[in-house]
Amino acid sequence: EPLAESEAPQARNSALGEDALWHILYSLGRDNAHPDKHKCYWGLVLAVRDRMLEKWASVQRQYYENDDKRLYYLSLEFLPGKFLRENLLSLGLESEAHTFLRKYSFSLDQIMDVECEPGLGNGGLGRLASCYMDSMATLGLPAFGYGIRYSYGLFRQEIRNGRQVEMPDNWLHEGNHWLIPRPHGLYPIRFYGTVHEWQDDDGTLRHDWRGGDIVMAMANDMYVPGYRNGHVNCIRLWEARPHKEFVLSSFNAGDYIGSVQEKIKDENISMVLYPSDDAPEGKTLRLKQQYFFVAATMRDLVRRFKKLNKPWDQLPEKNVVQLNETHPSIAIPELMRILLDEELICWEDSWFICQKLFAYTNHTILPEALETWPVELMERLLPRHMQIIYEINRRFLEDVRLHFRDEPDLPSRVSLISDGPEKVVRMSHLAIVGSFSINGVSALHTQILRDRVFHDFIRIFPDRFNNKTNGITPRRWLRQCNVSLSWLLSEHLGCDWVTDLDQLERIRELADDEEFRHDWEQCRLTNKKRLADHIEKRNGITVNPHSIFDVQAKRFHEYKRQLLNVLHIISLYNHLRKNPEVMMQPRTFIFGGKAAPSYWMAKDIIYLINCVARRINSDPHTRNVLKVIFLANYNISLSQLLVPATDVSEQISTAGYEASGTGNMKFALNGALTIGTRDGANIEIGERVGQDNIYLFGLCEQEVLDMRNRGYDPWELYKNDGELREVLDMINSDEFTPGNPTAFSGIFNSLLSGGDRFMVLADYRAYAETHQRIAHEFGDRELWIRKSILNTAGMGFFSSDRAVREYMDDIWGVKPDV
Ligand code: 26M
Repeated sequence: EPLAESEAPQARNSALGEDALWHILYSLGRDNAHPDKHKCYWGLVLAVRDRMLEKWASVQRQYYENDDKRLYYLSLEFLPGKFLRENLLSLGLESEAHTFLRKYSFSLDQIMDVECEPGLGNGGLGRLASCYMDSMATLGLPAFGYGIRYSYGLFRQEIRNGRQVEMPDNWLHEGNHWLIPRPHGLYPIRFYGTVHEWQDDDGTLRHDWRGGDIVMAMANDMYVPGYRNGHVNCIRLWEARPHKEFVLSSFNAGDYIGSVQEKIKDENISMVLYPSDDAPEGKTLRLKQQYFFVAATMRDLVRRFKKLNKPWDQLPEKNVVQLNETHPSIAIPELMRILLDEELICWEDSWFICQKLFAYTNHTILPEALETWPVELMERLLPRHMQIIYEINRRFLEDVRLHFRDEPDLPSRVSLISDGPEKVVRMSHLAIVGSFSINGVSALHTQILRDRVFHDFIRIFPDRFNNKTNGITPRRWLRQCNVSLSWLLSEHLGCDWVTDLDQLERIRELADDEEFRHDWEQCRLTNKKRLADHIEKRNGITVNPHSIFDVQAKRFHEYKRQLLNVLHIISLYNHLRKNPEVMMQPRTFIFGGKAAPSYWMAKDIIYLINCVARRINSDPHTRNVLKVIFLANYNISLSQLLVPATDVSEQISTAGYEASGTGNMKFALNGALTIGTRDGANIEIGERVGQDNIYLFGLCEQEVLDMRNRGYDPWELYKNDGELREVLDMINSDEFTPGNPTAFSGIFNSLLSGGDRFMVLADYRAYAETHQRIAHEFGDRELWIRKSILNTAGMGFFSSDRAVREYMDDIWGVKPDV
């Protein structure tokens, strides 16, 4: 076997299978004589978990003994995907698991069907957190992930009559042994209440936050093993529990039901993940979630620090906190509150500690996605924090006035609090002022932060801003999801590429080797057939595995422009109908993705795609060359099936809007060619794989700005481009919704009368022409496979190991624990 498992240090001596059988009987209380696939699954989980826990315990001990600096990664979202296969792989237990399962005639694939996927995130941001947790464990870093144990993850998407329907994701209903609850040592978390002022012996004014409601925070731990290095880290997910089993006063007053209802209210806090990945709703419950998990996390941090018996100024020497977006940024005033009010440290020293502890990553520049909270709400829910934010702001603005005397407008632009019809706290400003590092997630994105979004702050804090281009873990996104290609790679490279992805460069020269190209193509075909089977099963549609598999899988958003894709598909369809004799490269267009439940435009776009698909797939004149598939309920598991089977990866956001993208990296790593705009990390992918091996098209970021400034009129394009006009008119008729001509008038209007905010029509022609080139070049098998190989070869840079090393060296100052 090319991927030797013997390298993995093993703690246990007994066979994995024996332990699994033992657990079926003694932990699960089930007869283990003839285990079915459910019992095999659960038994295996427990046996694997034992091995992880042993390593975890010794690693934790080591952290204390070595007095390591610790990294806290705070994120409201994690999207780890299914665990069993990943953990078997990391721990080097795959073949032992196979041996066990073979005895009962199960495959690991079958067993994996039993596992449910934790959907504790919306998309890019949550998945990035999980890729980074994997790399941190693989690099052996003393790192701790912190988040919320939502009872309900992101909704399950069903498609009914072409429309998205949201169903609850009750992912814990069968229990989940990957998650270990820690019911002892809960933390009380306060909301509301009042601030009392008092004077201490030296006459210093002190503050005390009292009263209000208390909710308990209970830890649930998830473990993250490094790849065959004996290292195991943990992601601690907080769950809200009632303060007291019953509210005694109402219980005694005979209000039994009322007291139970109180208890239920407290548990609401960790009930459900907010399903939007932009335009925050400003709901009290969301702010409660943020504070709840941040307060519990800071308690953990402070508790561990106190065990070291070190002076407080050493807190940032022994810890660093990375904030994943502004969602956890209330951690800054929370630490201030602890230092000022509980530890009685003066403002200057407290603020000094804070500013050396926190680092903030920005993931979005959409103005509507920048988080703000009404001052009025903050004052009620977190009165002491609001006072602290005012004081941070007062001192900050005083400094700004002093240093920028000739810019009287600057203070109000950078203020943490904005005046408007309603005063709000700008969370990004809080995060910037309270952090020593602020980073964007791709070169272009960081440049836009510098030039536009945070331009004022660049001058105030020139040294704080930096770039960390995103990365993805090669363990899940190549080794695990693309077994056939992994074996081929290891046959030629050995197996070090799994933890040293730059090794992939060495297959560059094999692009000239005909036999290697043949093997490459066979791997890809195997993966495409597997996806074709899935589509047959799920959608009841037969697709040709030799056709171009063209995939756009990501959240539905106007800026990601699924619309551009479907407009082009309609024009291909028109072209085929008008020229029935024409030879066309067969194509299968595949979509996957969820829309936020309240994002009507995005849901209409899903409906449009499904209506177009129904029409095209049932047309006997075109169905051999053109298929459109919408795969419901896109998630990590589905992504692992799609990524290795994709020929063409659609990364077509309006330039300047996609902070980075990470799906783009997954597809290219697995040998797909990208059709993309000069946006986010696409630009850097082009630099690495070579401009001949990527299809970049359309307006660049500067051109988008210029065109807007000059005055962009989509009606002009409508008038002048007959093919495009025909497509738009079809959308604005009952062509795809017989009897209902206004089904898509919202879409039509947004593209024309609405001004086409995301420049769909402006990029249409370039997009269509690029697709024509792609179809042509796909037909040249040697050329295409060569390009495919060169994509994989050039993607080493986008390993999350590289990204995490950069964070480690430039921001965190933590070292691998060896
Ligand atoms: C905020 C408030 C209330 C409810 C939800 C939110 C919220 C949740 C997620 C806001 C934004 C969220 O995520 C943004 C996101 O996923 N950004 C993506 O981050 C990726 C990792 O850096 C990038 O690759 C993507 O380009 C970027 O869109």
